[in-house]
Amino acid sequence: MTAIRSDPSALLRKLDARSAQISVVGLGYVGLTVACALADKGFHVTGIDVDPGKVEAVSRGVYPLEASEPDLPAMVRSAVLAGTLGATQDYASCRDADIVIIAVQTPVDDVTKAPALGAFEAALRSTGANIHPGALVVIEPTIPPGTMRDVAIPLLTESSGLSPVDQFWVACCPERVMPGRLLANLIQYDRVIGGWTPEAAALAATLYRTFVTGALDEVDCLTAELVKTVENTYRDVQIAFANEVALLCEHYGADVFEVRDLVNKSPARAMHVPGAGVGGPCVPKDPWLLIANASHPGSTRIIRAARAVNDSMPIHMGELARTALAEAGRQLRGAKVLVLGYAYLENSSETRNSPSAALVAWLEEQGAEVRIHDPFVSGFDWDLEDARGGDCVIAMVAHTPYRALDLARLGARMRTRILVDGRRVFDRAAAESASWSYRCVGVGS
Ligand code: SAJ
Repeated sequence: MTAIRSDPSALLRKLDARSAQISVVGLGYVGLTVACALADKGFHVTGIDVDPGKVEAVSRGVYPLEASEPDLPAMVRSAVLAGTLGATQDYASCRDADIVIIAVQTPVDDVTKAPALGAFEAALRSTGANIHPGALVVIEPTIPPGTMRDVAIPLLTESSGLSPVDQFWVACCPERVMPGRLLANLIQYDRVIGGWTPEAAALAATLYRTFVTGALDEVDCLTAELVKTVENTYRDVQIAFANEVALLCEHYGADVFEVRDLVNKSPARAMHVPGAGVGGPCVPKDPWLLIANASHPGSTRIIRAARAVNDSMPIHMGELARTALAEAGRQLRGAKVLVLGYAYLENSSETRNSPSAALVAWLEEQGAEVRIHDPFVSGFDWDLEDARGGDCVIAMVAHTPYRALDLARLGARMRTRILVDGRRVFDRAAAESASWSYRCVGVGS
């Protein structure tokens, strides 16, 4: 019997009428944001997650995630009340779906840096086992180049028994979001729409055009996989270059921030900002996804070296502290160190891959007594007025409240006034006038 070719016009009509049934697999930072954006446009969206807590919270109209997102909690509440958003653990809900968006995490192993695609593969299998002919499957996570060809298409084909060319459609549309600006970025940013077939790209573009105001660039799946992993690897390498220049400026006795400002006055220069390290859910991870399927390591030397430089910066903060303590006649072992900032980014509560976590682990290995403060991270948001008897303060995150810190008051409560600044939060003159011994990343003494 010849295979029945699905007709995209039926789905296009449903998209146009906003009557398409949509399932979103994975109610995390990305999936829940997409689900809200689509429900807000009138689509009937069913979220699917393996975590019963998330399913229960969303079913009650409660935003289940930590990070502070300006408008998502209200959107979850109103969509659930309006009946345009629901949640379940059961993939059977995909059987009624015209579109299934897969938005599960694609982490890398902490030690080997190898992609850990187990959750992603399970989502593919369960989705394929439930979709009907004529459905569109959209893959949103950041994945190693070649994964659509070697993993997603085979698993979806095998589990559905359908052809991804003319019986259902598959697209790869990686998310460009930033914790704290999830919805705004999702709506405003340009977007790459990768299609396994041109029809799939056109269908996916029609879907995203219902809520994306940015440009939609239709390409093939491999290009889409590469664009997302490359754009974050680009940022990681650029930051690593800035960090290496910072280390050189410390050695030469210059100020990297002054150097950077003047370098960037030169046309076509955009030197990034050196600092205490690179954290977050995207930038430290995506380079490893980009090179995961590289055939020979020789073609990935710069990318690997950049990761090593950026991962060394939190430890460099610790070494600056060790040197300053030694000059004050103290050792790191037994010293009381206050780490300011545990989030990965200023004014954020997000702590994934935080450079501060690496610093704290290293300090404790060296025998220091560490206390962490962060006004945006629950558990670390204690009153800094209670900081007493410390020997060294290491500023790891440029949270706005830190810029207003009264260094004289804090200094009066310290045993030794040593300040190591990993994000140029403080002014050297102000620190020194409050009798602090001040060190800043990238600024030579
Ligand atoms: N960082 C530096 N120097 C810089 C820029 C950043 O040390 O010049 C550090 C930050 O302190 C942080 C880490 O790098 O620890 C990541 O910072 P980020 O500004 O890149 O923030 P992210 O991780 O939220 O980046 C996301 C990325 N977007 C996606 O993955 C879709 C990134 O590519 C975007 O440029 C960024 O959002 C954005 O500005 O939108």
